[in-house]
Amino acid sequence: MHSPSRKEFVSLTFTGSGNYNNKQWRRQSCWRKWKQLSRLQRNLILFTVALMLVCGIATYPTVTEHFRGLTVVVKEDEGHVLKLVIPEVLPESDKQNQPLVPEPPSEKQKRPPHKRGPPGLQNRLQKKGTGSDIQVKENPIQEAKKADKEKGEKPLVKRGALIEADQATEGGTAKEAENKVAVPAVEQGDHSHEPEFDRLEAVRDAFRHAWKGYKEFAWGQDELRPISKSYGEWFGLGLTLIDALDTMWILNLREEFEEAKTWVSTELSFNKNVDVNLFESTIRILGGLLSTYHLTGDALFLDKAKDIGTRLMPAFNTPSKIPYSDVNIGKGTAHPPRWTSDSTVAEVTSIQLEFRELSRLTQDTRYRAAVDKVMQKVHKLEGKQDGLVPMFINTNSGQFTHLGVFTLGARADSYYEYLLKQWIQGGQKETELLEDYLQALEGVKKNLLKKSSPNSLTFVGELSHGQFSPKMDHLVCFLPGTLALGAHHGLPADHMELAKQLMETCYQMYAQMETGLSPEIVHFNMHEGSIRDVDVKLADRHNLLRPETVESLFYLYRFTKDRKYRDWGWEILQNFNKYTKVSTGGYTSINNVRDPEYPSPRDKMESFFLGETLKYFYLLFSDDPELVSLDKYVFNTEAHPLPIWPSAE
Ligand code: DMJ
Repeated sequence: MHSPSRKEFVSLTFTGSGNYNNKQWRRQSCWRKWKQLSRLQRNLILFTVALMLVCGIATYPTVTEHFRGLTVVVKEDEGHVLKLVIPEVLPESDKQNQPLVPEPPSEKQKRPPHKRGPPGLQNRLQKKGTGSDIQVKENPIQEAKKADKEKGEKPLVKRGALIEADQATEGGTAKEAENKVAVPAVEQGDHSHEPEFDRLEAVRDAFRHAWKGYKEFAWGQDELRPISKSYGEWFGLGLTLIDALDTMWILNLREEFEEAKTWVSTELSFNKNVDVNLFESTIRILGGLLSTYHLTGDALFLDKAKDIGTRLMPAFNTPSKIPYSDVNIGKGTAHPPRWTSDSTVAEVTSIQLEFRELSRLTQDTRYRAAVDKVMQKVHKLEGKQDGLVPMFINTNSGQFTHLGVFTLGARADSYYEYLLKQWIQGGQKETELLEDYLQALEGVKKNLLKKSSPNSLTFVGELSHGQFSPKMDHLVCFLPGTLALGAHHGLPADHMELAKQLMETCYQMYAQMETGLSPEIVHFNMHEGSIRDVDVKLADRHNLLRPETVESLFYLYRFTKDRKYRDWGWEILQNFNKYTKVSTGGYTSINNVRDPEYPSPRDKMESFFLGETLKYFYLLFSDDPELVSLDKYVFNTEAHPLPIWPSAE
């Protein structure tokens, strides 16, 4: 126990004495204590103090930088005012979608081992401490939905691999390749509540990045090969540049548009001895030029459209009037592929919007007459099943061939799309087109529509001689958008319901992959007790930067205003940036959407990435329904908007 006198002494000494005396006392007392210490103790204290001083000096600039980083200069009434701001969570490189810094090896070792199943989901479960792989696989969608509901959580934290241009595309082992892949130093968070402005800017950034590569390594050529920093030729007509014209206009990238326009006016010539594919050059070149003419009003594009349209016409000189697949636009000759006299059904029935519009603009009826004849013939043909068409048609006989195989994927897809869109383009008067469309949809429901297991995803499979196959191409993902468009134009409301179900399925084709990017083809599981809905065969694991899912998300958002469609699109855009962006410019198709460590670049940027995919992303995130109004325009199958004809025509 302390004695009362001691207490008083302390009290008197400290409170009763003046400042000076108090300090002096403390100085004396300290000195006394210092003297009482051993030499070793004194040295230790001196060393510690010196060490602290050195550390303080060394960290001073970092600390001041940090605090400088917390402030921005804002202009207020012409005066500069310092304002404290909280820095954003993401690093600058993420925000701008710029190439990220390679991850140091030590960080790499810290990462959890690679797991199969939706990566976002894995992270959620790991956070919750229930990270069992089996649980993830058992019910990924329900788990994902549950996790999405949890407030404040940051789901979908995924890994990524920005591709370096000098990375080998073939020949190297996965190990070698892994060493060359730059892995981002940071994981991305959920941006789902960022303002739309940022998302629109992200699309413009993506376009600029793609354009940079094209401009530097492939200017005026058909396609960029971003890894080898070179180009590929298909028709030798500047395919990417033409496909991208109206995208630049819509994204308001005027500088880029002007330099491309100069190329069109000074360099583009169709007077070339080259074989082109009728369908591809119609939807990409003719469609691109026509829509750019409509958006800009510049007659240059109409002149060019008329030139290419006229040069493609020899394709229709066949015994049946069903066009050949290939035309030599310099010589004016046409022919089928070497191995067959068949054409693809989707190809001959998905050139109508463009040729019909060319006739309307030029008052030359020959273009429209040629393509209308094809539709009239196909309308009457034998060999359909409940409105579904086979994939091939013979240019001599005019009959379907390879009967009994039905798909909404490759070789048949846009037949269905153009039935509806021609009906819309022509002011909803051509009832045969509508009848064929409605009948075909009934055929889809009856023959191709099934549910997957375990999550009951609605999907569109294929039929081969009465045998159902649960195979679905990514190409089929145009269907939700087309169904929604039909419902918007007055077709039955259950089309919209089906559109929503299929939209979810197409999104899951992305979300259930390790990279968050869809493969080219999936197979759905239908037997009870399946662990996951989607299986992917080894040969089907590639992603070509295709647009169909983003396209449908755009339609679904426009008509429902349900924000989840935008959030899904945002996720997909980020994954394109993560796994397909090439540091030196451009984006590349990849071979393996199931391997986030090494997605294996294919070294090709398809023209539709600029023509379609990025355009639909932009329209999805835009709040302006008049930016290509769906009451005034109909998009061709390459995302080139063409006007809906005024009702008098
Ligand atoms: C595009 O050229 C068109 O969308 C076409 O209808 C289908 N294939 C590609 C995109 O995937």
